[in-house]
Amino acid sequence: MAPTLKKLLAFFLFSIFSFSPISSHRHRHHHYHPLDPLTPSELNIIQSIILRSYAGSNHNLTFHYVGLDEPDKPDILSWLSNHNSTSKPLPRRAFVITRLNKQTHEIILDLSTKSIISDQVYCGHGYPVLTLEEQTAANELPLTHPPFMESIKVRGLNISEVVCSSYTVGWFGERNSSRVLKIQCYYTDGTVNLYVRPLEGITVVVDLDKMKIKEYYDNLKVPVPKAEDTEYRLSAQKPPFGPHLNGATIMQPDGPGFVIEGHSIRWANWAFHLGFDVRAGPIISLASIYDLEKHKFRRVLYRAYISELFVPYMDPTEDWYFKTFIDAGEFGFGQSAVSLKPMEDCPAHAVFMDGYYAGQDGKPVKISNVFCIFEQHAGNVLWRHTETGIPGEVITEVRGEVSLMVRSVSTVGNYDYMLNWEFKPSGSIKVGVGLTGVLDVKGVSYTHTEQIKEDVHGTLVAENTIGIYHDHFVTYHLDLDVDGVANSFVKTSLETRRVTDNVSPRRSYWTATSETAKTESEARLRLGLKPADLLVSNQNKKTKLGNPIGYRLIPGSIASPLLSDDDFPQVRAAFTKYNVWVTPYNKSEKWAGGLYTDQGRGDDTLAMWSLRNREIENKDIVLWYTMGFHHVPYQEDFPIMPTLTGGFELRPANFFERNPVLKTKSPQYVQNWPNCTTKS
Ligand SMILES: *[C@@H]1O[C@H](CO)[C@@H](O)[C@H](O)[C@H]1NC(C)=O
Ligand SMILES: *[C@@H]1O[C@H](CO)[C@@H](O)[C@H](O)[C@H]1NC(C)=O
Ligand SMILES: *[C@@H]1O[C@H](CO)[C@@H](O)[C@H](O)[C@H]1NC(C)=O
Ligand SMILES: *[C@@H]1O[C@H](CO)[C@@H](O)[C@H](O)[C@H]1NC(C)=O
Ligand SMILES: *[C@@H]1O[C@H](CO)[C@@H](O)[C@H](O)[C@H]1NC(C)=O
Ligand SMILES: *[C@@H]1O[C@H](CO)[C@@H](O)[C@H](O)[C@H]1NC(C)=O
Ligand SMILES: [Cu+2]
Repeated sequence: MAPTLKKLLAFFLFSIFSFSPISSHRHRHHHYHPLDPLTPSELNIIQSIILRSYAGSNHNLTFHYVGLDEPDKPDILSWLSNHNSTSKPLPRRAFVITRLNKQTHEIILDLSTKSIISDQVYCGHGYPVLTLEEQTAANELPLTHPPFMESIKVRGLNISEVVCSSYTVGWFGERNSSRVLKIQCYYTDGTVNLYVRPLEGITVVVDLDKMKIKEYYDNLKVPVPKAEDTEYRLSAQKPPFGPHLNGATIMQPDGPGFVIEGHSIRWANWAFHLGFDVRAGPIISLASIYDLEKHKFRRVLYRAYISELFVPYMDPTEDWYFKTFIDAGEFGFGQSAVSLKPMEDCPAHAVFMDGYYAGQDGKPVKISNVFCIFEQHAGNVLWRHTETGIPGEVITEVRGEVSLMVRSVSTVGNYDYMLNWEFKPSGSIKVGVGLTGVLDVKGVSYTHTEQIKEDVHGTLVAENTIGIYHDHFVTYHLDLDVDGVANSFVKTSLETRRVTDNVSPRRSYWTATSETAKTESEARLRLGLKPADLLVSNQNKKTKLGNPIGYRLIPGSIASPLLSDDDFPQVRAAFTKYNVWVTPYNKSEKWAGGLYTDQGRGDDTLAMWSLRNREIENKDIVLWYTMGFHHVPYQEDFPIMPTLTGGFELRPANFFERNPVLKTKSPQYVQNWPNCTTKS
């Protein structure tokens, strides 16, 4: 089914970089790293220890989160600086959340002694991440529910072509709430693009603890949008195809320029650890960059990952108001990760890694090819200059850029999020998110915009189909450790100054003034209002010229919530109110929307922690950055949406003494390699 490659453009990469710090680290033994995600055998051990501790009780125990309880940060840092082939590994612990008898248990477990350290019942608001198994079970309930079967019959539809999908219900001020899901259903007949054929008006409420239908609504009779022109599978398309895209490949006769040992990755001047968590998805840890002048690796990031997402839909009506998803905490962004498709999600020379998580029964589930790692030759230029100012000569110096990409995709129901972590030899880390997949649409009677006289909360993207307005907020936990743990957050504001003393023909200019945030409240920022550079700086270390060492956050895709502060979804997602927050490092403050996000009440969010207004100057600090998209759908987003990208960059700012890639050679390419033949 792949498009024919008319021409195979081949070019060879001979060498990556003349300097390679890789060899200096060869002595590191095994592949053990204290931040490695739990292995399948560890997941099995955890399952059996927990089941054994509840032996005799005949209850249905379900596993909702099983993840590494990583050693404390000081222990990791001292392990890194001291460990050798004879040192003992750090204690290996797991943090587990289970449900048993309608109660949520938090269990900490030691893997070396194979024992439970603590097991506590959680009594606060909210519920843990949903399992895939319980969602599947809930989705099947309507299909044998007589009132639902009747609704299908009344609509003249075939129940064998109905599939259902689960939606978290949020929280809207209810005093007490059982653990429920709302189920809405779709019609496939003639298409696999189920999300664009909603059975609008039917909502089924399922009690998850009883796994029974609790409430049933059939409010509305509108046509099911038609199946024609909704397919995205190539096999279902009719000619003409196009536009034609030419093929290309990168050959690496010496293999990739990176080394992966376990979960540790080294490439060019970078070294970092790549972990997988069932809730967060990819976790980048201990990213350090080699300084050619100082002859050592210098730390940039301790740990970075997507802490939470918030996707509220803007239709306040009965069947839609609750759609205010907080994806990582409700559905698990790692649990939602999918296997990448070689040659399409990632280029031919990519290397893949698998991920494992515990299923509802606690047994390991494998997601093969959950990450791909590849050198990206995007045709970009690292730096260049053409000098024509010297009489008689033209000097042109160009350095082609290669970067290292770590990619994964999480598909939460209808939406696909492509996550990119790109490491550049210049010291930048570019973080990107690509939104694609299928819009969540509402079935309506309208077939033309002229018929619409009310606020339909979206765009008519096809006949009988409204793409509902919504947002995507993606909140990153960025624990930068810029050349050490003690860092400060500095805002450099650019401000207009008037010339007042008549010494200059100019009337104005701008200048930069820096302020160091002393407490959390001084670091909460809404971006895009006033120009400012944002830095995490190590004020204890200076360049030879005296500038404090730092890294800049270059924001992109800035959006702030438009919901009112007192609206329930916004209370739960108060962590999106500012684009930037800074908190002192606290191992238990990981999830910006709270540990128990499903039906949570916003009492454990980043916004609440930050109210303590702790001191953050010259401390181990965490930067939280929220990128956002207000999504007004357009017809091109139908039947499947071309990728919309956004991102941000972390870039050295007086971290190096000078351009760190001054002495980097361009990658070498050879055209017309004699062994390569043209395919058609
Ligand atoms: C356990 O789950 C099964 C299937 O859902 C159910 O039939 C059984 O009643 C449950 N047992 C308990 C003790 O809840
Ligand atoms: C290895 O490290 C331990 C401390 O972790 C130290 O006591 C020991 O001497 C070291 N061994 C070697 C061979 O360096
Ligand atoms: C209903 O759909 C199923 C599955 O596609 C099909 O086998 C069956 O023939 C359909 N029934 C009717 C009455 O169309
Ligand atoms: C609250 O929960 C209790 C016990 O589950 C139930 O009896 C009561 O009706 C609930 N109250 C409301 C307002 O739903
Ligand atoms: C860490 O954060 C948690 C949750 O906000 C809080 O309960 C705890 O007191 C904090 N610990 C410290 C040392 O501040
Ligand atoms: C490719 O061509 C080169 C140069 O002609 C030759 O040395 C080499 O053996 C060839 N490699 C293969 C795999 O055919
Ligand atoms: Cu969207």
